[in-house]
Order: sequence, then structure tokens, then C-alpha cells
Amino acid sequence: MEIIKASTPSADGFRMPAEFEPHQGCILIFPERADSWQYGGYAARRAFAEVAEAIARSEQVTVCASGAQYDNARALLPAHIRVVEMSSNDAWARDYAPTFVKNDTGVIRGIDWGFNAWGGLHDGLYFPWDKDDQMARKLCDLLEKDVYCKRDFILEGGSIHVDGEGTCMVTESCLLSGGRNPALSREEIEEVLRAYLNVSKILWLPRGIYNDETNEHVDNICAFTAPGEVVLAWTEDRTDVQYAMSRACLDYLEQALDAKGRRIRVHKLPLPQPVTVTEEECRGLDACRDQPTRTAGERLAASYVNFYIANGSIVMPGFGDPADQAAKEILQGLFPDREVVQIYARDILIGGGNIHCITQQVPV
Ligand code: KQY
Repeated sequence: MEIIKASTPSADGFRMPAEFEPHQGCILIFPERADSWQYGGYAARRAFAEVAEAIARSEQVTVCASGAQYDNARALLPAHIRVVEMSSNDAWARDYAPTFVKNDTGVIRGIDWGFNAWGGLHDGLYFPWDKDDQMARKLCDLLEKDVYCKRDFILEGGSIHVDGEGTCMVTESCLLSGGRNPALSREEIEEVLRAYLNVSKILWLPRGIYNDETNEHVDNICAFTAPGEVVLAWTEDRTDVQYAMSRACLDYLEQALDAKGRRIRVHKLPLPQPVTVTEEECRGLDACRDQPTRTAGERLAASYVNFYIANGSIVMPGFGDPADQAAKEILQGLFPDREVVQIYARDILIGGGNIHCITQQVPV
């Protein structure tokens, strides 16, 4: 594996493909951390396994597990899912597995961004994060891909979405937050995204999902379903604090053009009723550096937008909410050639993210 420091993907003719382009496989990390996953992570591991199995019906899945969890992962996951021992601080493959880029002859390389647990000492979620930060390189080594080193730029995979045709979508609340790259201006951040993702247009949504502890990653509020088309998490309830946040995104998207000069078609995806943490769930979580991780009644950042586009399916969260079915039908209409599989995801959501956050695609 070569570590490339002197060049950038766009200078070398590489671009980040959209998630709806074909995949060679998908990476997940087995959850274990007792201050993220309630009651030692038993239920979370089962939910992750269900996600892994759903994806493995149409692509090769690799699950990284710690030495302590290796036997358990191997026992829980079917034989066609590859399990490798790899240490990490937590289980968010979207955010610290490599972002993969591809050239016209089909060569794949990874990007190793800097990772600081969603804000470092400013407002990060745990310390240390050193093992997470090593994962992009370890995975590129495992998959025999050369890797661009961009560790001087803090970025999580969940904070970017691309359409594969030159457009990247991010949120201002995340990319401009004080815990990411505070020394860089918006224009300088755009320059890095252009150089590493090979895009020419950045869409800056103002906000994400209320109480999303990633400083409102884009992958929980809005996602490309095709070039020029997105789904946006939406509520009609004007008394909900989320209304103004989704509305601001809609207003922005309605006046925006993408890299090809197209107006963006926005499909509203309903949000579930607010999902809050129970006392029982809080009791099952260890404290994080003397602080309780969650408090009873706290609202979680539940959103159906946090789905994964697999080769043959859409793997989306369900919350046992009346809107589960409507959201599923909307996605089925937008992806007629893929089967929409809905997985009850409360045990993933309690960790602070959802199905998109725990997966990372490797393009073909
Ligand atoms: O991408 C994500 N949504 C990760 C959230 C991390 C939460 C840590 N408790």
C-alpha cells in the first residue's frame, strides 16, 4: 500500500463515486463500547448483524471486530461475511473507514482524512480516538488500495454526500463547526473537497437533524437518490424544532443548482415522531469520562434518510413508528430496481447514528 502525500485524487484523475453506483463491498465495525451501546452492546450487535446480512445479499461484507469480540462476531455472522480482527474505539465505519475514489480505468484508492471523534477537545464525543483514526489506513492495507493521506483535514464520511457527477452536499453546522477545521475558511474547505472528491460544486445545507451529536451530519438529513435528486427529512409539524431546520434546507435546495446546472428535485421523506431515550436504556449505558452518556427523555436524531444503498437493496431504519411504512414506500418508489429492507434500528440509534453511519461502501 502506497501512502500518497504529494498528489490529490483530482490531480490523478480519481473521483468519489455516488453511493448508488455499483459496489464491490461494504465495511462495518462490530459494536462493543459500553458507553455507546446499552447493556454491553448485545442488542446493538444483533442489529448490526441484521444490517450486515441484508447488505451481504448483494455485496461482499467485511466486519471488523476487536480481539475480544472476534469469536462472537464469527459465531453471529454467516460464513459468507468476512470477519477480520481490527481494533477501533467505536463502530462508525461511515466516519472513519476510508472514503474511496476511483479512476476511469477502474483503479480504486482510499482517502485517509483526519478523525477527532466529531470535534476533538472542542466538542468531541469521546477520548481517545486514536484507533478509529488508524482504521482508514489499516483497511486500505487489507483491501490492497493505495491511500491519499489527508490527516491534516478533519472530515467524517457521514458529513459528505456526492452525486458522482461533480456535486457534493454538506451541512454548514458540521463543516464550519469549531471542532473540525476552525483555521480554514469556507472557501478553503471547498478547495479541499474539490481536490479530494473531484467535485466542482458544493451544496451547503444550513442544518441537519435536531440533537444530532455529529454537529448535524448531512447523511441524516438529506441524501442523493439519483443525480439531481435528493430526499430530505421532513416534518409538517411547525411546532417541532426540526421544522425550521428542514425548512431552511428546503429553501436552500429550491434555489440551488448542481454541478451540471440542474435544479435539484427534492422528495420529502417524513420523520418519525420524536424518539426519546428511556430510563431503562440510560441505566444500560456506562458513563463517558464521569458524565452520563444519555439522560432519560433526551431526543435522539431519528431519521429515515440514514439508509444504505446496496447493489440490490436499500437498507433503511424503522422505528416502530406509524411513518415507517410511508417512508419505506417513498424510498421504494425512488429505487424501483432495489428491494427496500427495513430494519428495526432503535438499538443502533441509541449509539448516536443509524444504518448509513455504520456502513462504508467500496466501489467496484
Ligand atoms: O455518524 C454518526 N452518526 C456517529 C455518531 C457517533 C456517536 C457516538 N456516540
